Amino acid sequence: MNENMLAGFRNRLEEVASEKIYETQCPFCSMQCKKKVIEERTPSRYVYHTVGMDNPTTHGRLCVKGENAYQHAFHSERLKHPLIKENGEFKKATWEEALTLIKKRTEEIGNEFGANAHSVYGGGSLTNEEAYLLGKFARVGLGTKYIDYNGRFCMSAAASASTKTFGIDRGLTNQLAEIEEAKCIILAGTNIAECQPTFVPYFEKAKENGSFIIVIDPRETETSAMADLHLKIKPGYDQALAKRIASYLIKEDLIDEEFCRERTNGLDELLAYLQEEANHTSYEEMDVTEREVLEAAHRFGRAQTGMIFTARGVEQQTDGHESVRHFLNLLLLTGKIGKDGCGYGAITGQANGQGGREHGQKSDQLPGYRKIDNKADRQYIADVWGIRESELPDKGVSAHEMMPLMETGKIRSLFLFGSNPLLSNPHADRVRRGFSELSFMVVADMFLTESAAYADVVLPTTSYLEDEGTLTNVEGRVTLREASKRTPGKARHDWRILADIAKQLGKGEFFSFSSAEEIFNELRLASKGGKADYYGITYDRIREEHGVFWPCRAEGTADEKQMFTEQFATADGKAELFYNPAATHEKEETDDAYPLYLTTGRTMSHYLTGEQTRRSSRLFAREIESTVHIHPETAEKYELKHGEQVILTSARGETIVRCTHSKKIRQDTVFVPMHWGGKQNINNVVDGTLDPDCGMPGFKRSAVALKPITQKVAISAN
Ligand SMILES: Nc1nc2c(c(=O)[nH]1)N[C@H]1C(S)=C(S)[C@@H](COP(=O)(O)OP(=O)(O)OC[C@H]3O[C@@H](n4cnc5c(=O)[nH]c(N)nc54)[C@H](O)[C@@H]3O)O[C@H]1N2
Ligand SMILES: Nc1nc2c(c(=O)[nH]1)N[C@H]1C(S)=C(S)[C@@H](COP(=O)(O)OP(=O)(O)OC[C@H]3O[C@@H](n4cnc5c(=O)[nH]c(N)nc54)[C@H](O)[C@@H]3O)O[C@H]1N2
Ligand code: SF4
Ligand SMILES: [Mo]
Repeated sequence: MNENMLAGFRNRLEEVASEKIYETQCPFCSMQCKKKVIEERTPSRYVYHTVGMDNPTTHGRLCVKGENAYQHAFHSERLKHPLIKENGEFKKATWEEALTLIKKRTEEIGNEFGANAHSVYGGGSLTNEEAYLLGKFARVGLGTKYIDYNGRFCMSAAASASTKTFGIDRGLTNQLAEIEEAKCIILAGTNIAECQPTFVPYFEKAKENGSFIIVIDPRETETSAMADLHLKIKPGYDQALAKRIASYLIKEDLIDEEFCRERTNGLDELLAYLQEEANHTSYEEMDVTEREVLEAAHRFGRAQTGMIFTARGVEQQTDGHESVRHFLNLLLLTGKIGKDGCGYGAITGQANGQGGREHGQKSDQLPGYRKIDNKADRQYIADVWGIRESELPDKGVSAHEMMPLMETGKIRSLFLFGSNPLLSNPHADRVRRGFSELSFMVVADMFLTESAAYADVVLPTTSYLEDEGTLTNVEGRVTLREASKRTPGKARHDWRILADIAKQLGKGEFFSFSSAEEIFNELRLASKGGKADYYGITYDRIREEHGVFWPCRAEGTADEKQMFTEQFATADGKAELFYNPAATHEKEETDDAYPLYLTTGRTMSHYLTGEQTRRSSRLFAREIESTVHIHPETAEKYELKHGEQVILTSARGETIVRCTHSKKIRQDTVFVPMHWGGKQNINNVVDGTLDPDCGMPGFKRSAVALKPITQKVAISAN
């Protein structure tokens, strides 16, 4: 062996000796793909590889975001110590200093204005344990009724619709494996190919088995490329379309009346309602043809098995709740639920969008989907928490409704964990005004975000490589993310931060946990007997069974993979068909000043407000700024050149984006992604009207105008 060979051999030995493997789950979407991040230490630097790991949901698949998610976790901008703002500038602080300040200001505000002057805002990236603890922190630690979370903007319409129709809200009523048995599939307002890419093979398999796929979307997408029928609907007309399909099912005798009579309530009322032509929107208005609607009804009605999936295209509307309910009518009318290859899926968005909406981050909710205004539910949780029922606060308001309360001084402090509201709320200016008026704001994040810039104290939290806990995936399967990496600098887990603050406030006894598993065991008890019952789920069981579906009521019982085989979760066991005599939910309409519809959403390479993916050099390189997708003929009309910057305005404000001509979008509609901040924040222009049934904003339809800009504007990496 010569010198060189020896050196090479030694180097390799060194490399192998210093390899570290972190087994984890992707921090981004609800697929929760399992993966290993392999860290190799070479003599000169660290090298990382990501490898997908087998699991029952995604079978080792990863998308480009999952492959590169380690980059933000190792990014130099990760917060490694607390920050305190002094004279408008953040200064490095110790935990003791930060916690002492939090105690002082929280007590001052509480003493002067009462406990309800505090507010808490959470997110669907938090683990179940942390989401649970955040709810407990608001109610027991601070004693405030004001807590809500970013899931309001995500799952609230589908969640409230499922709860009303089926009596329970688990995103998918079946496990994904059943999709291949569905002979007709409706994908309404979902772009799975870009948003849950590792989900796609299930539909490909269904297609191989002869399934007919119907996509409803105003744009041609990678998802609509799978479709046998694409209804390129005008934004906001899903409810009208679903009603039209329902009335064809009835006219063509394609309904399963026996199923409806046995297992649902409200058939006669719905039939009478749909018969009235006055309740229908014209085909011209929806901009789909009668032939297309008829074909959709025939295909779905005649298929032996079928499933419907909705996502934000249908749900993020000011009538999102009602629109979803009309799609659920289609399933019930045709009896396509509670049996193999039949069912509904509200495609959950965030990593823990499902679990995050079950255990008490919502203003009207206690753990296990218990209701905060139900006396028995309150008593049960008060007993688990060791407080008096009367000490539990009442119901607060939804996420965006907190903003005006901040502006008017009703809410004076905010604890923000795991969200970036300045970019993700509609009508961003309202958020700016609200945050500016706060007397005290604490943010826990991995990065100094645009929202965190308003904070008085910023606390460094841990990432998915460091923080252990359970997350409930798109299927309703509770998974365990076992994190093994050491925390960077002085960062602490969210659950520990909450416990530390509670201790300062004299509430330490209620938060004396030493591990995520201990919190989970309390969550199990708190959820016991509730709709989202996790009592039968333990860390060991999740390890052994590779995830456990809820509801799971006892350790010995099987979990529920397919729901509603015998009955629904309503009081009388029947599902509720829905009709709305007066559809009055206002949607923003175009006019001379704002002649185009704006719809917003996602692109493949970035995730939500981009705080994480913009810090991944590989993902950032794929898309370095925001763009508006516009039909070339529309662009010509407004003199908007491909590749140039344009100004997009609405009654709320303006934003600057680069113009991309695309024939894939309707001529009356433009599309802009939500991943960018600063001057490119699309929520500067989006309307803030909320769905009165669930608090969901109409992210998918605003009225806007576009014009070229004569002077080039520097867009920062935001
Ligand atoms: N790459 C990527 N993946 C993600 C995310 C991400 O940020 N980036 N976020 C995750 C999260 S939190 C979520 S909630 C999900 C969201 O997942 P999706 O809901 O699938 O994503 P969106 O792009 O918001 O919207 C879906 C589609 O709705 C269409 N649409 C717009 N208006 C209408 C309408 O009026 N009617 C109908 N029928 N369709 C309409 C859009 O053209 C778009 O193709 O994705 C998750 N996955
Ligand atoms: N116009 C428009 N707006 C939208 C949408 C749309 O389609 N159009 N979609 C809406 C939807 S569906 C969603 S889900 C929201 C999402 O909106 P946000 O909640 O604002 O989105 P994120 O970018 O996920 O923000 C999460 C923040 O939490 C941090 N974070 C990540 N993990 C953790 C953790 O474990 N602990 C803590 N403390 N922090 C963490 C990240 O660094 C990031 O700064 O946006 C909504 N806004
Ligand atoms: S973003 Fe979603 S689909 Fe992609 S790897 Fe992560 S969890 Fe899987
Ligand atoms: Mo979402």
